[in-house]
Amino acid sequence: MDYKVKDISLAPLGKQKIAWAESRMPVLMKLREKYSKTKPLKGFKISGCLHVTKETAVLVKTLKAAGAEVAWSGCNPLSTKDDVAAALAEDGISIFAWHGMNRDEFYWCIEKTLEQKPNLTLDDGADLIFTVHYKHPELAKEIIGGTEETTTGVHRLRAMGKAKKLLYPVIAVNDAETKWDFDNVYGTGQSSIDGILRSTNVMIAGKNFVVAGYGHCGKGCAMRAKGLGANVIVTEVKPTAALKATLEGFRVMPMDEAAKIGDIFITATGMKDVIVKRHFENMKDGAIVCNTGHYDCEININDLEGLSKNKVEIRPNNEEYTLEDGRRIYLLAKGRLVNLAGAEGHPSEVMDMSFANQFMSMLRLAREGETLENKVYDIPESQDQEIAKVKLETMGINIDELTEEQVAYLSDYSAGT
Ligand code: ARJ
Repeated sequence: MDYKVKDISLAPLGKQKIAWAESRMPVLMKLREKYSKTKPLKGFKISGCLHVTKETAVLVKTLKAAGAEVAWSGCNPLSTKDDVAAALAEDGISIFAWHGMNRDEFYWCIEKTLEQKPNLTLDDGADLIFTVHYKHPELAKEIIGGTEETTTGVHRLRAMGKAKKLLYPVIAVNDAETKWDFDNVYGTGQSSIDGILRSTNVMIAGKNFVVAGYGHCGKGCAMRAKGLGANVIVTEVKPTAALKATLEGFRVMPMDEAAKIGDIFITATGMKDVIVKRHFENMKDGAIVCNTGHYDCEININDLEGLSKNKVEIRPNNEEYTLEDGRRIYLLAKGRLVNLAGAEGHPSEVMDMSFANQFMSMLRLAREGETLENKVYDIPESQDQEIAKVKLETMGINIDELTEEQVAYLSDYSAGT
């Protein structure tokens, strides 16, 4: 077992945080209890590349309890929680992750997790699976399949699948209803606001809060900012999304207009260059800019640097850029995921469902991966319903059941008025 973390002596703190997360992740813990007895992942080597948080640690420990050998790296240079990484290292996980790593170190860590020659890969953002495909295609022979956690990664992998470039099957965990309809909406909504508050402590009420992108993540941010009393403005490129935002009561306008009036900007688009030079040039003094999309390309930081005569970190995860004319713009978390770099990511309760999907998908690949084609698979509807059912049970919520007559009515095409 090999590892590289910032400081192994942080392990006790990390263990406490993981124990707290475990107490909030009942679905995953039930799976751990069940499969630690039968160990269906025994003999499988899993390499994972996903934000090293207390929630991820609960997933990693569950994979290990089910018999897998696990090697792990973080999927973002600023999202690793060093105490959690230390706790996992002490727990026998080959983990290579620390907060604040540079790009070369990031890829070095991924390479280290591939040294074990994995049978399964687990991604968030597809950097690990791309490293296999572009740098070590020979490793794909031993790999039965992989999973992908996030929208951006799934987009890229679907494109690769269509081009027949995938070397093994991938399950799109993001596209499970119990993932995108909860994690992306309520998780992103709460944790992004949390990241903004921890790095600024500004009042949200009364602010012009600009959300770029009204997909699931943007919708969550807009909803929660509204709840705190902000005047929410949405920018979009997709007509149906813009229409949904409008009917939800948000003002919709192009970024060129929003740039002039926004107090707080958050990008949630998965697209590059959403906020660029001409937008910064028009912003108010004191504007706060951040991103919650997977990659740090949504805000063009080079443009901001080019316009600025001075930059200072005035609080953790908050850099004050002073432009030539004296206006100040505040960039949070260096344009990286503000919820994970500036706070703790989504709450455990919602990651419980996302990671139950990850775990079940790993079991499926171990069981039937050899029979799958080299393309992107969705998770089965039955898995969504099962996870939602167990989640409801753990929340003490009961629901109704259809009677036999009602089930028959569902498929009765002769019934009319
Ligand atoms: C681990 C997290 C957390 C958290 O599921 C979310 C997603 O799709 C990601 C995009 O990179 C981030 C991921 N995520 C959010 N919160 N992963 N632990 N606490």
